Amino acid sequence: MPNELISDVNARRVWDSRGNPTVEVVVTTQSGRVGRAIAPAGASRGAREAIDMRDGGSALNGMDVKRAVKNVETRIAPAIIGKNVLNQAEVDQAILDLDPSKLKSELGGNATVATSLAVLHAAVAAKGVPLWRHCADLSGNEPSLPLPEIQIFGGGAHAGRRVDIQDFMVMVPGADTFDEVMEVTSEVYRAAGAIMKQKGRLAGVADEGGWWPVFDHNEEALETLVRAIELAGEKPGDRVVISLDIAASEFGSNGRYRLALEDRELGRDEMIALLGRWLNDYPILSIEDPLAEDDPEGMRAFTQEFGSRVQIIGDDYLVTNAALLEEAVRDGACNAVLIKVNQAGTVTESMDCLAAAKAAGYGTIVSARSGETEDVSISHMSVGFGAGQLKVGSITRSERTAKWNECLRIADEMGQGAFVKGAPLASTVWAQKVGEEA
Ligand code: 2PG
Ligand code: MG
Repeated sequence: MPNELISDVNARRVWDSRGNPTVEVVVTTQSGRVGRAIAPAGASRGAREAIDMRDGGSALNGMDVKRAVKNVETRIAPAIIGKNVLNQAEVDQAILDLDPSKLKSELGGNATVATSLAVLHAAVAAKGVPLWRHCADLSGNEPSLPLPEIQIFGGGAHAGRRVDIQDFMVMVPGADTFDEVMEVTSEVYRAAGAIMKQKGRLAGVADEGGWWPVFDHNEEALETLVRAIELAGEKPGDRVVISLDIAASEFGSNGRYRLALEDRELGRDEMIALLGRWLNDYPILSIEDPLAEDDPEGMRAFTQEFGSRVQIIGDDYLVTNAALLEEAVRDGACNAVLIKVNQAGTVTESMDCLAAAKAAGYGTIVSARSGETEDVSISHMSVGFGAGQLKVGSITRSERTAKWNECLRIADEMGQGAFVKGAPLASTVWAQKVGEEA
């Protein structure tokens, strides 16, 4: 494949699902192949993730990205023009060499991630294969269709902190196909909306399209979710299970956790006890960031107590960083990691974290951000990386359904057999559940 060298790198300002500006990059090769990608944006961000460059000031609430766009065109472009798009690692390294700051604060994580992803797309155009296939080639993993985690109620930073807990989601590990997951989840989502309407508490949707959480206490969301699963004709914990993102760094620090909705503050041990009771009382098979990013002691204790029966995902806690992942493995903290390309800032660094997680036997979940666009790169990554799981938000709003619908197209390309029932949770959790029932 000759002449797959980068000839042009252009950037523009586009808009995300919260109406905020974000960065789009277009990479063109000498033979005229084009790759294009857009940076997503988080709201509940880890302290150690790559920092988006925002312009500050009063316009657009300080969120403008003109400096990041300029950085792509004046600083990144000269460093990567002439490089081969098929060599993702080399291009990403050239970007990293430009920004010695640990968190990409000089170029902006939004500038680096959009460029890195655009290079990935240009390589796909050059190879003439689907993106998921290229991701499998790059990572050396067997492609597979992911098990979705889909939001029913949104909370925390995605819903004006109306409740403290951020994501109340369902997974359908008992489904035979990706299509079946979507159908079952749609029924649960609809049922949850019907319950809220009947209670006079339907108040629109949160940032990721989950129902806006008008509840009097956090656990009421769990109770309602169980009722919704039942109303959808399912037995909770059978084919459908619950997944939570506590996003505890948003309301906890220094081992103290403040549940504003309930006007109480919990110590580390009380927080662990509360979550432990939820794990006993509800069919929860996955829990993300149960303790805060500055609470390794809590995360270790939680993993020790519950890690053999529930998936414990580090998001803010691990920020898609291979070194932090390896430290967590040594520490016995978490047993799974969220993979968000813009937390790392480049495709290569995200793949490094994924590889470290797989080597340690940790679960891997490719994830969207709460601020998203029509970009569907992560659907292909979850497949090509053989990640096993994909988290995108709810089953509504086009920036979310774009990702799920892309997976359905890939399912048709790959054949439904590429979805392996329950497999992503097989490490211990799903196997144990099925074992208990047998
Ligand atoms: C998370 C994500 C997605 P944000 O915490 O997992 O739900 O949220 O993009 O705001 O960090
Ligand atoms: Mg999270």
